[in-house]
Amino acid sequence: MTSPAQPYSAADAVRQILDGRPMTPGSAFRASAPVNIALVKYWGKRDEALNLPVTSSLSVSLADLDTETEIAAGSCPDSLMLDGRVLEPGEPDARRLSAFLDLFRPPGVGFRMKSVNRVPTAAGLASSASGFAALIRALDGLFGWGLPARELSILARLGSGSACRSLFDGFVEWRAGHAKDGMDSYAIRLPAVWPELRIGLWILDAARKPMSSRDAMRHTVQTSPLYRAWPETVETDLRDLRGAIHRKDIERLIRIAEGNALAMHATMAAARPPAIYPTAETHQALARIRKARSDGLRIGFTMDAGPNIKLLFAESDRETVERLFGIRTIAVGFPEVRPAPDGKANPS
Ligand code: 2P0
Repeated sequence: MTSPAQPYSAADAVRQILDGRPMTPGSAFRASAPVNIALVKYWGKRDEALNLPVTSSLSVSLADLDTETEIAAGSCPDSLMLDGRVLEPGEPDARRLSAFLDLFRPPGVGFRMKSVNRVPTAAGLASSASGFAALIRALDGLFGWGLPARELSILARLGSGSACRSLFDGFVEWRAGHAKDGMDSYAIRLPAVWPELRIGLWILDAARKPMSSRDAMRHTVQTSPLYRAWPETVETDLRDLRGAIHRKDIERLIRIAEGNALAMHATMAAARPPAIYPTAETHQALARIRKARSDGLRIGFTMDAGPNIKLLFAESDRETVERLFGIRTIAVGFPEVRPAPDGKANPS
């Protein structure tokens, strides 16, 4: 039993979910998971040990952009390879991955992990979300747990909050939940299919960011006077966005996604000291988007904890957008939709 003096830990959550499941690993297993982009953002935790969010969030999973991870078990120490580079045991990514693997590690077992981000070169999208989602799928296969997606979503969240959304395709909502143990905080796939929706990756700076989103999130919650307004903003945006998705209303989706991203950045800008990711290039790019919109193009954007921009538009405007901004277009990943040879997505 967990006493009030001992908060519920990630290890407790793992025990609860894996209760009675096999804990003898097979030799190796490979799995993948998509990158996701939030349209209503996850920004702030109510529990840092379990990555429990203050609010729900809503994302789209991308087609063609994913992480593929192979995991093998043995008796050597962990060996972790990311995009062809072996991680040094002390470096932050290695510590974070090994700590996650510890949650599932039988005594004396070491893991050999090879993970590849299948994203366009310099996309600035190498993602802990798809990474932890692919890893938990690979572990599920390695141990033969056969867990449902909801449980995998909870376990992926323990590695990185937004990873719980990368277990699903299409539109995905991460329900914040209320329970202290986080068993009601997982993602679900929304039934909507919107094959014409497009995301454009506008990479302005592919360098690693100076402050992790994890640190920026904590700093914002602790010091930003504007954070108080954030939960209410998200509640309204989520309700409106569900309606916009249901009606396939691109202009409304754009308005909500932009407003939500800018509100998140406003909470960061008001932190003490401020956490500011957009650069001069970002602001110039946003001005170009506004200009294109005032000229009649149905285009908008979202931004995460970095200087890069994700454009939002419809397939019917793809050629204009690619010509104007020189960006690469990515489809949203709906498994029921098969891209045609001309790049247009057709329902299958
Ligand atoms: C999101 N971001 O909803 C938001 C918007 C960045 C900006 O989720 O500490 O890597 O591992 O739970 O998931 C990035 O934060 O943070 C993120 P942790 P995570 O996509």
